Amino acid sequence: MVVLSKPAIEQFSYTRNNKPTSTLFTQIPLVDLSKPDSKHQIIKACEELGFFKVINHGVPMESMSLLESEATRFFGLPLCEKQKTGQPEPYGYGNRRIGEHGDVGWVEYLLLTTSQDPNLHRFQGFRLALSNYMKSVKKMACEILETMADGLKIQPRNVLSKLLMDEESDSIFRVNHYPPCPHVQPVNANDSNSNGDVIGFGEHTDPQIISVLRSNNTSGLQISLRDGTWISVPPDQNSFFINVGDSLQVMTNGRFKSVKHRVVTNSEKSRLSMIYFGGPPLSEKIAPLPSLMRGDQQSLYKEFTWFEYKKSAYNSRLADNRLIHFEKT
Ligand code: GA4
Repeated sequence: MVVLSKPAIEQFSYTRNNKPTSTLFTQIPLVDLSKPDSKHQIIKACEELGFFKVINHGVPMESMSLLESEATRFFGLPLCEKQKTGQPEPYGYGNRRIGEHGDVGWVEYLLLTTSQDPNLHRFQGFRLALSNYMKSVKKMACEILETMADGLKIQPRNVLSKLLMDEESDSIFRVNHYPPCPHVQPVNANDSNSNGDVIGFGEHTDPQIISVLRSNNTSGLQISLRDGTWISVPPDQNSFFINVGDSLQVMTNGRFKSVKHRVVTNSEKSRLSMIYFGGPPLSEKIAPLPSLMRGDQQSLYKEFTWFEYKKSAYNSRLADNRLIHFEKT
């Protein structure tokens, strides 16, 4: 990333403290995938928060650290080299601009599909590390979705995971690099709502089914509780963090909630995160799973395909409530 000059920082947004970051200690739900009761813990976490951390996940540590070092090397290259991987339309290398509708963040990133070979021909090491990592992370995401199906007592247990396993699965991979960002006085000094934390990636929910995030040991990720307070997620480079996406909210007819999250920058250390977004095939109908519907229970949502939802999501701003357009009135 190019070093940003001081005035340029002014275009970035700051966190607001009208809904303060919680000072109460709220524990992030922890799921040990090797334990037989992990299915109950997953359900509880998805219902209460839409977010949890997993340990004993089976992804080899070497594959996590190898990808981290390859990605760090990539982001350390001159801007013109990184840009050769293509503009994010929507896939490729992006810098500060997120999406197509004016969102910006103190971040640079690589956005890739998981189905096509990434445009990283000149970065063989990176490409190989990525492909190994993605294989294990996808396997783990499927295992979590199968354990989730067990916890929901629905059959077949691959009812969710098969959408990620499908050859046509529209899954995405993202590597984000947040360079250290100086804490400056907010542009509007009279803005008492601003506490000076520059936004790395603005608040949003993920449109897909499930997201699997791993970061280095730098803090920054925050999740929103139901009451709107933000809590900081302590980093843990050996674990994964799982987000419920909008599609899973719909498939559980609102029983699970997609979690609103954001990243604030760190003034001293850079943060590197890698996220697998597990999505269904474009033609897949996103609707409550029939086996979850009791008696004459009605869907809270209109009928739509993943293609329709994705199109609408990509036309929205990051912080928009995207599901609202698909709720039955
Ligand atoms: C959020 C989740 C994923 O990072 C992503 C993002 C996508 C992008 O960066 O291009 C979007 C965002 C995400 C949702 C709303 C639209 C599209 C930026 C944006 C403003 C890759 C995705 O699938 O949706």
